Amino acid sequence: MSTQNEADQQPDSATAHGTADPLQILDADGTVLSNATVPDLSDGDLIAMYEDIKLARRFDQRAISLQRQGRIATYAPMTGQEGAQVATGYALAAQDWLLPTYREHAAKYVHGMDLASLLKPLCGLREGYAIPDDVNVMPEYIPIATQVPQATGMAWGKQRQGETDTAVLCHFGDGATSEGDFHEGLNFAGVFDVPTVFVCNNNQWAISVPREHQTASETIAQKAAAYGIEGVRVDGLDPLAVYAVTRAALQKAKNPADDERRPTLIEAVQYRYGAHTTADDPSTYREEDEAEDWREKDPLDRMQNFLTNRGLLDDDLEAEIDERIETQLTEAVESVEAATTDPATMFDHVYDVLPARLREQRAELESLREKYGDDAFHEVLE
Ligand SMILES: Cc1ncc(C[n+]2csc(CCOP(=O)(O)OP(=O)(O)O)c2C)c(N)n1
Repeated sequence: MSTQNEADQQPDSATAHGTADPLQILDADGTVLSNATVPDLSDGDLIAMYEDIKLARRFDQRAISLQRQGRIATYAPMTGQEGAQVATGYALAAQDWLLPTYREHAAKYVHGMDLASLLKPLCGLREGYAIPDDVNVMPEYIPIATQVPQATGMAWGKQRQGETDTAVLCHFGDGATSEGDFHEGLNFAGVFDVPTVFVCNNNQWAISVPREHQTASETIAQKAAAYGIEGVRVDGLDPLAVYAVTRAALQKAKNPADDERRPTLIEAVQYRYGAHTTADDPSTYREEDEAEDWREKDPLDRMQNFLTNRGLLDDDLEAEIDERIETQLTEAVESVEAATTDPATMFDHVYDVLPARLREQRAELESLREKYGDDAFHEVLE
């Protein structure tokens, strides 16, 4: 099967102003739109992208279940947002940096982190909060929008060090655009013209605050104009469209034309189907059926139909993919649950000199461990 271009319209040309309708390549049922161009990805890459979106959805279900059983901590689900996450990950080159939020599990995976590593911070394992040795991913950012000026700073640093083939991509939500950090980061990205791609996953809600209470702007992408950079709106539930605009933005970041500036603000319009986190209850602030309209444009279903229509996917391959995903997930959960750690390390690396209150707590922990042994911790958890 071919992935030949099907029409002459380039995805970035339709969206230069940030107020246009979100760019789409696939319509809601996964058919390629008549004026759209399928990105230049091999058949193998297209199938792999579908598999990663499916894996992300199953990871989400599994993580929610683990949290309900008390086996991992509070979890931020991504269902509905997997297509955008996977697609931005596919657009990155290995040397590019990813600065993720607490919801970007799939983007981190696609950029090279293994599944068990995604679960490590949720299991309280200290190394889960470290920058991996071999993958350019920063630890997840919990404070909203902190990563935006940091992305600008990192990109500026790379530029000054002569690393012209490296770009920095950061994700954030619509809520982050109300923070000063968002504006400061975009402002200096424009002023210093640094290779940054800012991806706003506009999932319509910041916990219980709807998008229309976040900003009076018609779109989030149009905010880019104030900083002299390009703003692009894309259908965040259309993985091919998100891939195309992110890829173009990364290429421009590294190699702009004479009249172009390097940074881009991408607004990926999407929806968070589920709760903000496992500690949240959206039924208290959202209409029950609000998600239904969005589900009609579901990224997984769209990719499935797209691949089936092209003759690239059938029941046998689907079963193979499902089996592979279940095996991977089971192995990841088993490996992270088999990991051991010294609970006393929670007192390390925070203070140079531990305050008296924490010294007392550390001593209490030591005496409890001596008295009952470490197995007692597991019995309490079980
Ligand atoms: C600086 C800061 N203020 C408040 C919070 C509490 N908080 C956690 S998540 C959240 C909403 C974020 O919404 P959004 O940026 O749209 O991202 P989403 O969770 O929807 O992906 C808030 C206010 C925080 N983590 N950091």
